[in-house]
Amino acid sequence: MQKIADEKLKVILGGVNLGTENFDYTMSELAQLAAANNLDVVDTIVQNSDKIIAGTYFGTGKVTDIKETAQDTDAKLLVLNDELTPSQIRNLENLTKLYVIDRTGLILRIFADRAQTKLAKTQVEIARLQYELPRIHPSSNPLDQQSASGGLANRGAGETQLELDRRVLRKRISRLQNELKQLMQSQDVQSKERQKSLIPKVALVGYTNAGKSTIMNALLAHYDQDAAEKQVMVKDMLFATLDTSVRQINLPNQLSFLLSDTVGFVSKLPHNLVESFKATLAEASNADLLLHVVDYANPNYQEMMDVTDKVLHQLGITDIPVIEVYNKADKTDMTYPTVTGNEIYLSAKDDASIERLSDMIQQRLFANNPVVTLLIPFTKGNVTEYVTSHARIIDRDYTNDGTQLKVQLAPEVLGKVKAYVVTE
Ligand SMILES: Nc1nc2c(ncn2[C@@H]2O[C@H](COP(=O)(O)OP(=O)(O)OP(=O)(O)O)[C@@H](O)[C@H]2O)c(=O)[nH]1
Ligand SMILES: [Mg+2]
Repeated sequence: MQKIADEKLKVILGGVNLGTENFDYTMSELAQLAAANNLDVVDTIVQNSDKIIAGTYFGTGKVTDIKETAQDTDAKLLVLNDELTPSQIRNLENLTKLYVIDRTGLILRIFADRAQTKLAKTQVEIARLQYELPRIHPSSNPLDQQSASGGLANRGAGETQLELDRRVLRKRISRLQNELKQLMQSQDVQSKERQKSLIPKVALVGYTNAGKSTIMNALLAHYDQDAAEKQVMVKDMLFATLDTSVRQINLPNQLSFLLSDTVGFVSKLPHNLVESFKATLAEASNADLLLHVVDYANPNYQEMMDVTDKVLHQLGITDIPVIEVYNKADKTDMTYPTVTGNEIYLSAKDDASIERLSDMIQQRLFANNPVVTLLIPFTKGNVTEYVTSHARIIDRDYTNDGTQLKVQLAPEVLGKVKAYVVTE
């Protein structure tokens, strides 16, 4: 899919305010989504109402307002804050003579634009085709010409042609779903390898632009001088990350954990997108611990947390322990790092914060690991080597009978060296 336009298209934002608490916030976010799509917002039109008009979304008065505003501002596109029905879009296009795109369509376009890997591209493409399936119709909308149905939708033919187009789309969706399955199988192999490795898994989740990737990079850099090539992309924009990246964090005390960085969420995230990103988010559902990162400097951080919780719920991720990471505290009055219970207020750009977060992670992951003393004969150098690279060494002593180690280790590691335990 192409971007909507290389030169900036002038757009009007529109929304119906049903009196919900977070309406203003979703509208300001819509503006950000538009900016992320290289659109130039020239005006915003809001209707306060207790219901959405079934046929046209807005009432007649607002439709006239929009038409006039478009003439005054030279706007070509109307971007709406909700997911509209195909006929609402069609009717509004006819009435306003503007091209109409809804919030879902906008989000899908951003995802399509950002997707880099085959996996991400396939997932986005499936979501987009599913969204477009009921929406293809003969239209002169240039946005449709860039759409999945390609030129097919624009033949101006009637019902039969439409049915044909839909069949083509359905076929394409099922072909892509098969491709996705195959891609996932090879991912699954990697993921299973990680499962077997016994190393605990931690996943970063949260709203887009919260600072998840920045925290991943900071943790990497904190413990690894050569972390440069392992860094992931950080950018001040929505949906910088679409693919999951997994990195091993090696702690100085011989312990380590796997950290994964995942796609960010946004309010009213399209259902199809959540569905097709389930595969990518599998890394989060297999985690032992989640770091829920939020931009604490954003006045809407509470809504952002609620959205994240909701999406995690939709994904069936409900019973994994969570550390709530209130990030970007450097842009607030809050003293940082500050820990209270399962919450930490910090700045991803502050080393003391990263150290404190790492302590918290270790506390959650390893605190319950048993402490034992092992006596390993000098002839068993390989066992000593295994233990020192898989356990936290508390004390080391050399006796006549061999190396005596007081260690804290994971139950699985203990299972392998049980024969050498002297006291438990
Ligand atoms: N001031 C400040 N800026 C931060 C902090 N953490 C991250 N940022 C900035 O916030 C922006 C977004 O950071 P990312 O790490 O890309 O955010 P993300 O959560 O990975 O976003 P997505 O990949 O879109 O989901 C970047 O410009 C970062 O430099 C922080 O603690 N303080
Ligand atoms: Mg990111």
